[in-house]
Amino acid sequence: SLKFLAGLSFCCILSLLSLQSAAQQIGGLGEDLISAKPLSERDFPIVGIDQVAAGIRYDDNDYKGVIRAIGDLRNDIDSVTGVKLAIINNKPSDIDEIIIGTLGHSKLIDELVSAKKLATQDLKGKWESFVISTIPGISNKNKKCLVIAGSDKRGTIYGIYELSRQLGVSPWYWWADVPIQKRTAAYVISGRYSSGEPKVRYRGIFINDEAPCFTGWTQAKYGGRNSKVYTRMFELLLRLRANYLWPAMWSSAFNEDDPENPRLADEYGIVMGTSHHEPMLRAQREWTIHHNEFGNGEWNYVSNKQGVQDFWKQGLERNKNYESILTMGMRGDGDLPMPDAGSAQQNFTVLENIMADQRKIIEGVTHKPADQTPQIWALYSEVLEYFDQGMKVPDDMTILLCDDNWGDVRRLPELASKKRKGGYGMYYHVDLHGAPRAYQWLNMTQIPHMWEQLQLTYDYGVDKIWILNVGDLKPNEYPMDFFLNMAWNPKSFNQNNLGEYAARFCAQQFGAAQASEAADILSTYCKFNSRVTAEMLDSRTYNLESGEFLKVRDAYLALETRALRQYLELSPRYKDAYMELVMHPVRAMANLYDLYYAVAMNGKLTADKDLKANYWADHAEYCFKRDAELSKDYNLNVAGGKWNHLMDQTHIGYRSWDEPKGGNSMPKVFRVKPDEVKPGSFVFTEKNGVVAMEAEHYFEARANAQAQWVIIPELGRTLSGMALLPYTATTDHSALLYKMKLSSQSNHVTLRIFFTCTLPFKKGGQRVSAAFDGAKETVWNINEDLIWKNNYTRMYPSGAARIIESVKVLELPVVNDGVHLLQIQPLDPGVVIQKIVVDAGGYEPTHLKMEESPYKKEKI
Ligand code: REL
Repeated sequence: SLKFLAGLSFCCILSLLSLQSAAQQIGGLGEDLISAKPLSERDFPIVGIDQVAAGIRYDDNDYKGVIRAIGDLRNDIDSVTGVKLAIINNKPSDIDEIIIGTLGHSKLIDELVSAKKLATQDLKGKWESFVISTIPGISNKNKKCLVIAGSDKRGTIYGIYELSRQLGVSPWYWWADVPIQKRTAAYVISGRYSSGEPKVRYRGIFINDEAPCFTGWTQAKYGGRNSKVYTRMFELLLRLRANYLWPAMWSSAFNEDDPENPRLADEYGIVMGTSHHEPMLRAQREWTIHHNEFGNGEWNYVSNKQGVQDFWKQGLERNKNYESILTMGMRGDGDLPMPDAGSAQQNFTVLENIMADQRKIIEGVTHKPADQTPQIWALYSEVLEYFDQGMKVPDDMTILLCDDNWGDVRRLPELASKKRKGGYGMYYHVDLHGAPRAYQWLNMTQIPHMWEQLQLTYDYGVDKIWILNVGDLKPNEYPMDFFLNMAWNPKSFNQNNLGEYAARFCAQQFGAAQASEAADILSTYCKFNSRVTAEMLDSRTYNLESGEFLKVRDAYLALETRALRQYLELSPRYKDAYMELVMHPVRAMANLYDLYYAVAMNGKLTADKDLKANYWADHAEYCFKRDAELSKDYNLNVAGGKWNHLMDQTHIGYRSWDEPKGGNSMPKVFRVKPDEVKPGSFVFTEKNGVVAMEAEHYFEARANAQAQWVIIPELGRTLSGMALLPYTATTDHSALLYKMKLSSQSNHVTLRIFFTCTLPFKKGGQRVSAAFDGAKETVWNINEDLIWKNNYTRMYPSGAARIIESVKVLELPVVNDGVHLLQIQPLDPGVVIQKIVVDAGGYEPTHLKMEESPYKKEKI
């Protein structure tokens, strides 16, 4: 390698250094391997600006999975540049060459090493590492070579996909319909780029809780969970530099549903496992189907030991040639505890015996010591108790720690604990079918929380396996992407670069120009959704009285507007990806907030016998219908219906942890009949030193026979205006009364009334009076000074403000219960009141004259 370095020009060494420092970036990889034009003589043209293309050379004896991925690279380069690179295996060539292969498995790579053209310090004996390096031409010194060399099969594959990704093929191109970037020419900047080893050895996902969505989709699109869908998944995993999969297991048996499934997993390079409660590579479903063929058919190690052992043995025989990690131990049938053997010690003994027998089966089938086959003991649910109580397992077995299904890790190894050969793993969730309430519809996870828990996990030495329950995979693309990036190199993330990660993710999917706005929307929706899951949200989650509910609902609607604005501005080719990753989750959840807010408003106004309850009932029904429309739109229209059924999950109307079996149900709403309407009777409570009241929320309205109080809806800055009409009638004996409970004990209080701007059309202006609890009235004129003489100082400014503000200090009689009655009387016609603030010291000069204080309607 020193020789190679010495042969480089100074500028090449600089670019090599810059590549290495770029390699420290989040996710662990540099982003600047590709240039549209040569920056130096040594840069390698995949397709040059002269449209001359390189050829691809590999050893036909390399891994099938590597050769398959090379096929993907050729197709990717074709999609990017419109040029399909020639394969030039076994023939001399006179063109620039991309040489791809696995150290120790590719003659070509091994020859480069012997000829000292490729250094191996970061490949030899390393796990899943790769190098991308530009070197001078082999047969023709005037030509150039680009080497992609892997330390092992997956190392090479990751290197291949790294080039694809840098050329502009998102790992999500198929799974999220991300358009492939177009380039007319592409150069690999000269230098030697090295990935390093992943920090976590096995990194993967679990497809779980897969009905109705994943199941419905695969059934409709592929006729089942067969290799047509799984090969898509294997490819995605490899493009994300993952290597491990627990397949769908609700009514699915990966190995039996399609015998090509396990064979192709191995060929692609995916290590297969089974979920935490399915031992020895056999799906629970297989037992359901075949149990009668094994002993007495009972899933019981005491009553049917031989039967259960035979079942396991058969599974292992079937999969013995494929790379796998075996789930060890045994739980009850399904995700249930084992029957209690009596004491903790007896439980340990039963489980220890089971594992010892399982290891004998492994040795019998593989003809190798048991510790040569990777195994896990998953401490899910009650199994953690066994571990906490001191049960030990063989040192080579990985202890798979778990979260609580909600992304909080339950137990970590002691910092000072002895190193185990099998080490520790973590099973983590972004989807759950369980207590206290399932969350399976949309992504409900925020990245900062995941990062906080996973950095903890890694720092406590959990680095053998990280596996993520992604539900149906599809609405969880974003947290899955983060999890797998973090698993590759947890140390490349910190609290300050999570926003940058979001922006990079969005740049990869929607292009650089859209990235920062999309990332902000994406991060905000994740934060909103992690406040409460869709399934737990209802009309009581947020506080309606304090204005909290309105605030969060409006914030969500505003986010929907931002997303929609971006969606409309996007070039059409990005729209499907944006809909899947941003627009749909935002619009669907915003709609759900709108629905439950409407239900809450309907409930409150129904109790108040207010006709506006009916508007909210209608609105709730509209939102409920819109919810179904949005799901249908995603299912049938996004990417031409490619994802049909992925939005089939029930998400409205949960009563327990489990989904309501009849599907989404419309929350109950009520309607008020006109003859039930009960005006007035509002009673306010002082909060933060004020009582702020919308004028229409009076306690009592008094009028004379010629006039009546009316609400002028929407008038003014906030809710409405109260006026005594007609203005031609007298105002005698008319008043509005406001009832409130004050905590302030003072003898005086400041009254602020906000009137609609009214000019002294009747010479002399309009007068009003006000008094608390029958005390002496204060009388004043609200607008006599709004005349031409004061046009610039008073008249025009009031007109422009559209309000008149009066501030009066009023006597406050002492009352024992703190409940006061404020009476406001118009003494001339033409007075319109918008808002009243009784200021016991807490008034803040806001443009909208403060949020309305809490109120209830007094039952008469
Ligand atoms: O989230 C989990 O890990 C469990 O709820 C599931 O793995 C569970 O076993 C379920 O699929 C049913 O078997």
